[in-house]
Amino acid sequence: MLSPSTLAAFGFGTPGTGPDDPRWLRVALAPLGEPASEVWEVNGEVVAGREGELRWSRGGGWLFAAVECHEEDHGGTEGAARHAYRLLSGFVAGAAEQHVQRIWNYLGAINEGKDDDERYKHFCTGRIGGMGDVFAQGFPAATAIGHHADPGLLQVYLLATDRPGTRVENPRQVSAWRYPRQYGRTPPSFARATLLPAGDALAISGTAAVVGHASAHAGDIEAQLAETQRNLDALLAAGGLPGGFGASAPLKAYVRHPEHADAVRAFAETHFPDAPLVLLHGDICRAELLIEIDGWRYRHP
Ligand code: 3EB
Repeated sequence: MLSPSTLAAFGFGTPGTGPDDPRWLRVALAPLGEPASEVWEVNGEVVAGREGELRWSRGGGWLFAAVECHEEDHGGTEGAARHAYRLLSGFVAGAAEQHVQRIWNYLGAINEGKDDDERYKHFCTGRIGGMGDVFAQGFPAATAIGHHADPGLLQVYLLATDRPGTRVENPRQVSAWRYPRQYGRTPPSFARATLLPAGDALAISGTAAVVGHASAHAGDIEAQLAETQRNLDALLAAGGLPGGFGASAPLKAYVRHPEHADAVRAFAETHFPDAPLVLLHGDICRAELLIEIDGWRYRHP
């Protein structure tokens, strides 16, 4: 049972089926370690519903919306992404909460296919095709990760607000939508972070060892972790938040190879021991990247 003030709740490898509630989403990523869950609480009464493949909840100026669909029903990766984003952008366009701050994308076999035919690149093309006017004001912060469940399953969920937030880019990185042609026909459409409307929290996109537009330290988990941390620190500075990731910075680490879980845990223990951290088995959208970290940084504990 979810509480009346819960906007959304997520299970990562949690046992059982979970509550039959539109606010509950079982995420198709396996935890590396204990089952984990995430709960979004808001000030205010939450109402929720379903419209076909889309479910939503809203309360206190916040909106959660999620779509799960299958590539087989939409002619492949690109069609499924376009479909999911059309449903979401169409729904948000008619909502009071029209400012999409944060979005998560989980698809199967993300690195399958060569060059322009890599599935992630087809996803990027479908995503921009379905984004519509809602996203014209600026892209949300995002995560796009490969899961190891049913390869045709696409999960997309978002957090939107009734007031605009502020997009934050990373001065160490080329903005994703300006990536050069070598990364695909359609550059990825996301911001590096968004500062929520009240200015009290930074929503941090999936952050990896990308410097400029290039992947750094191919094959080296330790060096990629250190580079990722430099990017995370740079984002905090760019967003005007105090430095460091402590108890008020819940993070998720997406780990390509489960055998790197210990190295990731050890790094976190050394560099941000107080940050609540969930490790998930997921593929990063560039095959040479081994680790990606996303999460939240609240201004005050
Ligand atoms: C990068 O920096 C790594 O396509 O939505 C990170 C976060 C990445 C979000 C997305 C991709 C996305 O380019 C990949």
